[in-house]
Amino acid sequence: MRLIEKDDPAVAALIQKERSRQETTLNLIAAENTAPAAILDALGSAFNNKTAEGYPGRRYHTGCRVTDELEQLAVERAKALFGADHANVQPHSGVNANLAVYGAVLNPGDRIVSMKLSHGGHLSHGDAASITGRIFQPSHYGVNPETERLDYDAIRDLVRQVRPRMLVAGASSYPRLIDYQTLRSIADEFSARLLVDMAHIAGLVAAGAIPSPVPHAHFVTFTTYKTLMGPHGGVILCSADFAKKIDRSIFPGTQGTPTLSLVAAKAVCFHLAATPPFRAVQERTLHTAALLAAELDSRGYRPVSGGTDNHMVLADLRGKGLKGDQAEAALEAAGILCNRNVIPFDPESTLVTSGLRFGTPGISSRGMGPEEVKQIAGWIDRILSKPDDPSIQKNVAAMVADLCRRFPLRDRLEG
Ligand code: DSN
Repeated sequence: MRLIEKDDPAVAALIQKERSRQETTLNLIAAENTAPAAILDALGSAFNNKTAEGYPGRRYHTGCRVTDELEQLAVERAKALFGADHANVQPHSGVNANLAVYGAVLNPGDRIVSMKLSHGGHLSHGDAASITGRIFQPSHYGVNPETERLDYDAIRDLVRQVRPRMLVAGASSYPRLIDYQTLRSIADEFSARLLVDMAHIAGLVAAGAIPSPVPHAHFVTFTTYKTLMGPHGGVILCSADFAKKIDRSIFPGTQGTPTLSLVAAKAVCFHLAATPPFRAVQERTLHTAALLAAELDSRGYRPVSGGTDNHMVLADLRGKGLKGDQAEAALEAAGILCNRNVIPFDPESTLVTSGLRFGTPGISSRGMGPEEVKQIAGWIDRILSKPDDPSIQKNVAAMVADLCRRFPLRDRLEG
């Protein structure tokens, strides 16, 4: 018996219930994945008990020799994986990572230019609801209404007009590749710094499945739990000339002690992400997402921008007369998990929405491929054709349960 079952049966039971929920449902949430068991082992390790403000060799606590070895290992692995000069592996989250980058080079009141949340950007890129929108003066670019893709001429015009100190790129619901080289040239032309938040796509980038922002951006931030299949935490990469400023902006600037068990899990994550099975999972994620976009399209669920270049599909439901909240609930009733999402120029609110965001990392890491994606797209269509019919949901739920039994969650990476 695990000790938690003895010492706290209530939480032990909830952990078991959650594991079983994950095992028996189809996870198409673009921001999620299943971390290998080695990551969970590191998260629950003795490193939880260590406090270590500062950096390797420069700590404000004693007893840090092993901790220093660990953090150095995590840093070296992150640098090697992404080809970066410098890595800070201490951010507790992606938002913390972004805050620290802003803190390193901006002052309160400085202008930033970033992608608007309603077109796919992120709260922490200066949205009004985030503290980042209160500290800085944000201006936002969006996608072109015709192509639903970034319009680099429009971004250049906005940067020329606003003259921000920082240009921010990266998105939570943008299914296309981003031209980092052009963004860097725009930033250079107007003496701005370029921050790329690659949280969603970090696993695809690590695998070399899509282009990397690292050679182009002054700063790259990401979370480790999405496509990267690691723990919930953040990382900052930057060129050598910003290393000191970034480190000081994390500690003492915006954080206290790092969570060392999280740093251990990040180190495992970077190690696993450099292996052939990880690359195979990322390649499969790309292929399954492209196929899901095509399958949904052929059934009348228009993929925003016409398709996808990454792990996600943003489906426009208006052609079917559906709203995102209604569609999300109907699919969840059958064990198919995705999330309602605004589409660019959405007439609906963020609570209702006209879109659904799907991602294929979760099904690809449990080994599902083209045959399963075609089946799943068919089930989505059956449910959404009659979203108020519980008998269809029940019927599909049984097939979902069977598919999940055939593709159990994997404790280890497999190609
Ligand atoms: N950024 C949020 C998302 O994309 O769903 C959470 O990671």
